Amino acid sequence: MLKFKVKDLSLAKQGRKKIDWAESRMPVLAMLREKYKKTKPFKGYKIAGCLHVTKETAVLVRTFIDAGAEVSWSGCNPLSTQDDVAAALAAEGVSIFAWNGMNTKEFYWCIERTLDFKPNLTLDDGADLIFTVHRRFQHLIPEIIGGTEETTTGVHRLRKMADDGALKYPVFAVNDSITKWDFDNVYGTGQSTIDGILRATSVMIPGKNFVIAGYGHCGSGVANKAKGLGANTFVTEVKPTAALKATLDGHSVMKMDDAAKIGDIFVTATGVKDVIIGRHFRVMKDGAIVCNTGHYDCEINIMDLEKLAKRKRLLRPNCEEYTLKNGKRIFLLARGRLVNLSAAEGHPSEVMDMSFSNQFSAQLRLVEFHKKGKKLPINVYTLPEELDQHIAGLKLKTMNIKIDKLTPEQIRYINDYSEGT
Ligand code: ARJ
Repeated sequence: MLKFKVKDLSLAKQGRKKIDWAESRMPVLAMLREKYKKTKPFKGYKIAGCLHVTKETAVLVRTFIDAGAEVSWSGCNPLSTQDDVAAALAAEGVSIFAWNGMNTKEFYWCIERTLDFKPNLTLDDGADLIFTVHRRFQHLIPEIIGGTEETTTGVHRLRKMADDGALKYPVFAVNDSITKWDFDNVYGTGQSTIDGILRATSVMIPGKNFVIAGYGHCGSGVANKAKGLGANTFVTEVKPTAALKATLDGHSVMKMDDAAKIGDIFVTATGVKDVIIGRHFRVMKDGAIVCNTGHYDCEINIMDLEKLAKRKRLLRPNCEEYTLKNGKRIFLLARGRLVNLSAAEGHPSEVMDMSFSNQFSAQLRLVEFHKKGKKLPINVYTLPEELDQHIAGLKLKTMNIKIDKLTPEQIRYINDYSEGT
């Protein structure tokens, strides 16, 4: 059985330093690690993971291993793997199959290798691993006790699978925890998307017409960070409530057909395909910068851009210049893949600390259930809110922030509906 495949093992030393840095910024996960390295609750359990290979993910992997798990890992996006981190994990003896710049065939080959050890737990970001299991490795399903899913797009896919009766084992939607979506999706995406745009272009943000497609948790995070940096922000939406919220948050809301003409920088954050297509490229200003921060690379129709272009060249890392037949230039970042993870390092460690504490807790919950001999009915579950309050409480503690506590009298007041004016 192949143990690992990474780009270059000699990058391990540099990767280790990166992971050490992330570790020093992830105190909540460190507490979980400290607690469970003694009791090793994952002993005898095998986790196959498919999630961006970053320094933060490496800290999560180390936490699982210290808690007794056997782990095999692949990346969940062809352009997001940090090769030095992958090398460091491989050098530590972790089974890992990931390198930056892989093609689609290699992507699935890596996922398949993580199934060689016949896992009994799956961990996804985007649901490609669990989908592969359901489609082509059904024989593994009887041994799998459950899975977890990191992101909005993956949860959406899994809920559709559950509705269709196609889901064959229970899953925790980690994304739906407050300490995930209300922080990672908002502040994480907000900062790391800007980070990716800056590393790929180094343009000035103030004064730019900044168009954000989608005003969900991720889109609103990006829009509000861009606004804070002095950009003129424009939002496109399909959902009336989200469009209204964007308006009241101070952004100009319009159709993409109108925004396409005035934007200097475009970011898609919708989870939907074909948000920016040929007719939009055709009317864009010379020099427009276009990128995506949604999970899949289908939001910007690159085929349309290719058809309109007479020339393209890589001008800077992650910044491709397309010269259209009409003479205008459009700059596509990170080939339309997640700009924050391809051109930058993903969300900051501090916010991933909470997301991954949820991941760890969700996997642990599946194991604890299994140990009790119980069978969780097949469904997509949300973690309990008490866990959110617990994780948020720990995070505050590590930040040395103290908050008030309800008095018994206040608790009585809250629970008493008879008191009014
Ligand atoms: C690992 C990351 C990082 C990072 O939690 C985020 C999410 O929902 C993803 C959608 O694919 C990306 C994931 N994410 C963001 N930043 N995963 N390490 N540094």
